[in-house]
Amino acid sequence: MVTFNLQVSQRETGMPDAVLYQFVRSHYCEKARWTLDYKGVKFKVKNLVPGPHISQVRKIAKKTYVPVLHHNHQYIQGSDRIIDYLDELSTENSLTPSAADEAQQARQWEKFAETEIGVPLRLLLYFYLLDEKSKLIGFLAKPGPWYGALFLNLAYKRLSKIMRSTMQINCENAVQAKQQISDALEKIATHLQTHRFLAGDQFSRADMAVCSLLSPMLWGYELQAYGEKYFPEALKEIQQVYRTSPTIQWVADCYESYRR
Ligand SMILES: N[C@@H](CCC(=O)N[C@@H](CS)C(=O)NCC(=O)O)C(=O)O
Repeated sequence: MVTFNLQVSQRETGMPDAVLYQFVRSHYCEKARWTLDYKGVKFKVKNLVPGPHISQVRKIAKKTYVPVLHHNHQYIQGSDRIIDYLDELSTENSLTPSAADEAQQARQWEKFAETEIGVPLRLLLYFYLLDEKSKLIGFLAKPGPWYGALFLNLAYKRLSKIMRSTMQINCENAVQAKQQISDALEKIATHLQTHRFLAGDQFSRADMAVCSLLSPMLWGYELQAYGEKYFPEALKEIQQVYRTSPTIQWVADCYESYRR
């Protein structure tokens, strides 16, 4: 079992220290953490709480989402841009294939991972989790700043309304999200029948994007996820539906082999 340390990386390198602004259980932030570990960048995390994060992130970046990396006096927002930035900084353990056509394929898979896995999986998770107030609060705020649970307790009604509306969470979209994820897993499995990796013949940003955005499927199984007590019962049901897919087995293999 790979130990899934949500908090801190232990990697040491000659590169200057970095800080990753994150939501602790966001799969996009897992993509950024994996990138930093893979590139050998030592970093600290700053865990943010949804809601108060808006004013904090606006001070350092254009949009309000995380992950945001602070490195060398710069702020880089978004997991894809963090990969671009670190690959430009150092060609060691490059995640972007050097051949132009493979780099393009990798970026296409990365985009596919975001729209066909990252977004629907998040929608599905919150579709269930928003109804479980105490688990939701732990899931979003622990570990995190002292005021996280306090804030979320007070803001629960308003925040869940905002989350439902911004992510368009409703029954119809939850059904559609399940289908989208199934289709994506099938498409990837078909590709993997004849290829070891998604783009080119090496592990790349394409594989890392798909694997990290599917990482919640491994929580409590191959990945010893921190804070399982905050996971909704429904997560287990979602996992049961998809875990038999060969794509998930491949994700587990990639974690075993490439999650440095
Ligand atoms: N394309 C971005 C997506 C990141 C994203 O959607 N982050 C979510 C958390 S899963 C977020 O920060 N949402 C809050 C907001 O947008 O204010 C990436 O790859 O990093």
